Amino acid sequence: MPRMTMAQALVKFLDNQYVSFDGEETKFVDGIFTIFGHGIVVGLGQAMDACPGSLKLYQGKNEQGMAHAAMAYAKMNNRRKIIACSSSIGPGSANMITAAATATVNNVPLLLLPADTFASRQPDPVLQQFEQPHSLSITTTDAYRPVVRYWDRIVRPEMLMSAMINAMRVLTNPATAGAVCIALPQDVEGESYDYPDEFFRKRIHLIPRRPASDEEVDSVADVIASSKKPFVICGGGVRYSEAGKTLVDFCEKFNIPYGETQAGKSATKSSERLNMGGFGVTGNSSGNEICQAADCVIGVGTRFSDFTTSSKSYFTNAKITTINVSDFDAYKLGAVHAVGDAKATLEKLEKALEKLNYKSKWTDEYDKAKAGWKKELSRLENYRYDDNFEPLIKAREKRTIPEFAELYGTDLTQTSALIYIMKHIAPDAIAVGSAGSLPGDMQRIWETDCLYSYNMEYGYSCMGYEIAGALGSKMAHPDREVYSFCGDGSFLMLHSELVTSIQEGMKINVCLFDNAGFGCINNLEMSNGVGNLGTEFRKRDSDGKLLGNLVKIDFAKCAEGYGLKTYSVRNLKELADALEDSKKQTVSTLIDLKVLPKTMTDGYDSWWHTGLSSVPANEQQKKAYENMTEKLDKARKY
Ligand SMILES: Cc1ncc(C[n+]2csc(CCOP(=O)(O)OP(=O)(O)O)c2C)c(N)n1
Ligand SMILES: [Mg+2]
Repeated sequence: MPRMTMAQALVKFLDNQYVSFDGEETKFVDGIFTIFGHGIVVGLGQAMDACPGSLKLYQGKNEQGMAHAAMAYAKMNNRRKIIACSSSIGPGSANMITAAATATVNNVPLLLLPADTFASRQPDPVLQQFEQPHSLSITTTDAYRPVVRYWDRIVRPEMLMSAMINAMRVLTNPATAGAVCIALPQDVEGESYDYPDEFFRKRIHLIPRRPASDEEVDSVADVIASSKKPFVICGGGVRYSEAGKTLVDFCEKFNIPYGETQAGKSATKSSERLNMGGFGVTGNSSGNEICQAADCVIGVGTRFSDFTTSSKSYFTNAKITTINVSDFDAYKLGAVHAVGDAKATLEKLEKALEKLNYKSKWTDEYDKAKAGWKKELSRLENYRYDDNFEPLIKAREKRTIPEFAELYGTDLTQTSALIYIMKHIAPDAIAVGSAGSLPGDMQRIWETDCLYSYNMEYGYSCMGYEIAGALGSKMAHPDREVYSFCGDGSFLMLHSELVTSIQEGMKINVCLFDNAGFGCINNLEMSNGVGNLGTEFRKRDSDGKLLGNLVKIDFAKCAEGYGLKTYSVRNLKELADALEDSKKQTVSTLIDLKVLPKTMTDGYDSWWHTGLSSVPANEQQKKAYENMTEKLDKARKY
C-alpha cells in the first residue's frame, strides 16, 4: 500500500495501461503533453518530475494545438496509443475544450487532465478562477461536460481509482471512444492516500470484435437481397476496425460499388475497381453519380454527416441499412441496423448473403462513371491561368483574381498544385487537413494506395487541426513524411505547434494554400447572393468597409523565423523545385503557395443545406431560397 499523492498515483496508473486488439498488445499511454501553469506544475508536474515511469513529457505551445496533436497521434495509432494532455486552471483548461469536442465528434480517444481550482476553496478566488455567484461548485472544467464522453473531478485522492477505471473503459471502447475529462483540483493533486497495489497492476484492456447478432445480420441481409443496386459507404469505422480488405472482398463478391467518407478514405486502396472515391457534398462526379443511382445503402462505420448524405437529398428512395459499433450511429436515418464491429459483422453478412445467392444488378455503370471522373481530373490537373482561364467558382468579386495575380506575380491554380503534390510525394506520405476548401478538393481528388495515410478531420472540421494534427501524425509515424494541407485562414488561426515540431525534431511539411481569405466561406456567401462580406483579407477602406486592397502576407518569412525551411511558390515550376528540395530537409518545411482565389473545385451534383434568408434582399438570394425550399421538399425528413 504505497503512500503517494493523487498526481503520483495518476502517473503510475497511466504508465500501466495496455490495450490488446486482435491479440496484439500495445502500451496505451505514451506520455503527457502539457503547458504548465499554476494548478498543474507543482502537482502533476511534481509527479512527472519525481516519478514519471516511462511516460514522456511533451511541451505544447497552445493547449488546443497540443490536444489536436494528441488526437492525431491517437488516430494515426488506430486508437491504440494516446498522449494525455494536461493544462493549468482557467484559460489553459478552457483552451482544450475545442479539441475535446473535435475528438468526441471523430470518435478518437483523448484524455484531458485540466487542472481545477481548490477543492478546499481556502484561497478562492485564485488567479484564473472563474466564479459563478449562484454556485461556487461551478468551475471552468464544467464547460467540458457537453463535449466529452466521460467527465469527473477528483475532489478526494481516493476518487482517482474509480474515475480512472471509467476513463479507460470509455477511451478504449470503440463505441464510446472520444474525449474524457478528469479535472484535477490543484490542492488534491498534492494530497496523498494509501493506494492499494492492485490499482497499479498492469491492465490490458481488450478491444473486442463483437459481431452483430444473427437476427440483426439476417434483417440487413434481407433488405440487401431485395435490392438491385446497393451502394456501400466506407466510413471511419472501417478504418478503425481494419476492415478494409473485408469490405473490398464483400463488395467484389456481390458486385457492389462503394464510396468513401473523409474518415473512411485510405481504409481501402484508391485503385480498387469498385472504389468510387469521395461522394456527397464534397464528392467527385463518379461517387455522386453511382450513389444516387443506388436503391439500397449499406452504411458501414459512418455517422451520416450532412456531407455524406448531401443534406439528406441523396438516398431519398433507397432502403438504408447500417453496420456500426455504436447503436446511436447504427439507428440513423431509421436504418435496418446491425450493431457490431465492422469486420466481424461484414464477415457474417457475407455468409448470410451467400446463402441467399445474392448478386447485384450493377453492370459497368461504375466503370463508366469513373472514366468520366478521370477525364475531369485531367482537366483539373491541367487547369491554367491562361487566355482560356475561367474561375471554377463563378460567384466572386471581379477584381480579386487579377489583383491577387499581380500582388504576388502568381499564376498558380489550386487544383493543379494539389494534384502535382499528390503525384510527387512519397507513396506512403501522410496527408493531413481539416477545414477550408482543401478538404473538399481532397475528398474528390486525393488518391492513395497506402492504407491509413489520409488524416482528414472533417467531423468538427476544426481550423487549427491542420498543423497540430500533422505534428501528431509525425509523432505516430516518425519514419514517414507528413504533409499538412492548410489554408491561409487556418494557418493564421493556429500554427503554434510548428515550434514544437522543431523542438521535437519531428519534421512536418506544411503546404500552405494562400488565397487571401476564407475562400470557401466567400464562395458560400457569394453563391447565395450575399455580398463580399468579411471573408477576403482586405484592408479597411475610406468608406469604413473591409473592401480595401488585399493584405499582402509573406508566410514563408513568418515560418522562417521559427526555424523552418521555407519556399515561396507562384507557379508549377517553383512548386516542383520546392517540393524536391523539401524532401532533402531534416527540419520542418513550409511551402507558401500563392494560389489564385476561385480555383478550387466546385460541387458535382450535390446540395448542402445551409439555411438561407427567408426575407431575401435581392433576386439572387430569392432564387437561392427558392432552390433550397425545392430541395428540402424532396429531401429525407430525418
Ligand atoms: C475553428 C473554426 N472556426 C471557423 C470555422 C468556419 N470555417 C470553415 S472554413 C473557414 C475558412 C477557411 O479559410 P482558409 O483556411 O484560408 O481556407 P480556404 O477556404 O481559403 O481554402 C472558416 C472560417 C471552422 N471550421 N473552424
Ligand atoms: Mg484561404
